[in-house]
Amino acid sequence: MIDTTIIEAQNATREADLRRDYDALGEKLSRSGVDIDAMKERARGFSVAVPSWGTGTGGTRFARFPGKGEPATIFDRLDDCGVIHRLTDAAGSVSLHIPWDKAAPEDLLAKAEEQGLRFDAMNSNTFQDHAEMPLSFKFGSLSHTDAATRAQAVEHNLECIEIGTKLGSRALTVWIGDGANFPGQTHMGRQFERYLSSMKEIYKGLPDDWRLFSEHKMYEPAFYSTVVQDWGSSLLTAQELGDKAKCLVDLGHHAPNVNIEMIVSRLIHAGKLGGFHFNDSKYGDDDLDSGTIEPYRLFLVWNELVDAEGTPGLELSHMIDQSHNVTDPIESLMISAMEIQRAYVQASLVDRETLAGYQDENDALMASATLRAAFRTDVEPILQMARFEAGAAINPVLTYRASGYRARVASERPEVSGAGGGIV
Ligand SMILES: [Mn+2]
Repeated sequence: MIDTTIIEAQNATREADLRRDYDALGEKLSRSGVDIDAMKERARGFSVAVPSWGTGTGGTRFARFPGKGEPATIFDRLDDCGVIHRLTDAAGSVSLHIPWDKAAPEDLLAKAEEQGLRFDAMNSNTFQDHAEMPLSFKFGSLSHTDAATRAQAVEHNLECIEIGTKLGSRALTVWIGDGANFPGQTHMGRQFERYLSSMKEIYKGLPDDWRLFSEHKMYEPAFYSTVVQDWGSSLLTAQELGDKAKCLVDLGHHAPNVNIEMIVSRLIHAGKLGGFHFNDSKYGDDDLDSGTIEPYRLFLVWNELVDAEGTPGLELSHMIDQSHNVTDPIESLMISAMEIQRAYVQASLVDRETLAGYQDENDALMASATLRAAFRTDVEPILQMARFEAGAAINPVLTYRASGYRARVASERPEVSGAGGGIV
């Protein structure tokens, strides 16, 4: 998809500068006892899952403005994911969305293998109606008042598990749009009970080596209350279901100014953190590119995760969940994967022994400064060298533009209509 000679030619124009920058940073870090090569290896070991749906142009509920060369099928989407991974070496897996990505499992596996990709968590969809399902989810799915509608939603989730087992996936993420737009519309207690009993049915169908993620979201599409509104409801769910049930934190699904890193810490404490949907936001669930609005918050989340490394039972699925409305989705996803990787490496630079000492001494100023010292470190040469040594691009976006990939697929893929809104 991206010719190796293009990557090599592009890297050749940047290699000398990279080596100088890397050596200079290595010398600087060594003064603090940090081995830059060890940091580079951490960067190389990093991978985040790309959402298949993120490769198409998203939209708001007002409109969608598709670009040229939009992926038309899941196989196009996997091609685009392959490009993202080829150039960044930081996005080796894909999170599928059923039924949008339905296809013969053997064909999906063949395409993934061709692109060097694996399948991460499966995502079910009961927040819209589907042609093959007779009952409507307009008034809810897993928590619907009608038992047959709940059963249809459970059945769909079980099908997602079944498809996933054929693809090597080991997790199902459940997010529902269920809730209420008006006070009094639903009985919040009974609605939650119905949700829990549906989730128990799904949990029963979970293979032993799978995990079930419950994803909370404060509002939208239900604007007064949602069934799994916050991390408390998500934790209650995971605790009631059992060991294989974990909480998934989508960074955009909180009230403004909520301390997400503290939620992360609490879920780690409870043994219930399962994974992330990374994105960034200014006001609500904006689904903007990771690290573009509040990079310090992203760093602070990673600070908790690096701090918790080695915690027994802590196994995390890292996924991106964004909507790209005004950019080329491939470029946004590459930038996002690299920004998440950057926060991870920066958090790896935190001098934890020194930090713990300041915390014990109640030296608030120096404790805070210790964190910020890591955040302020420009780790770009580490990320670039990790990519370069992996045969990926020192500068993925400029290499992608030089490759002409988008223009090429635009000539092969059908033009897509922008009619209709739809948050994707
Ligand atoms: Mn999400």
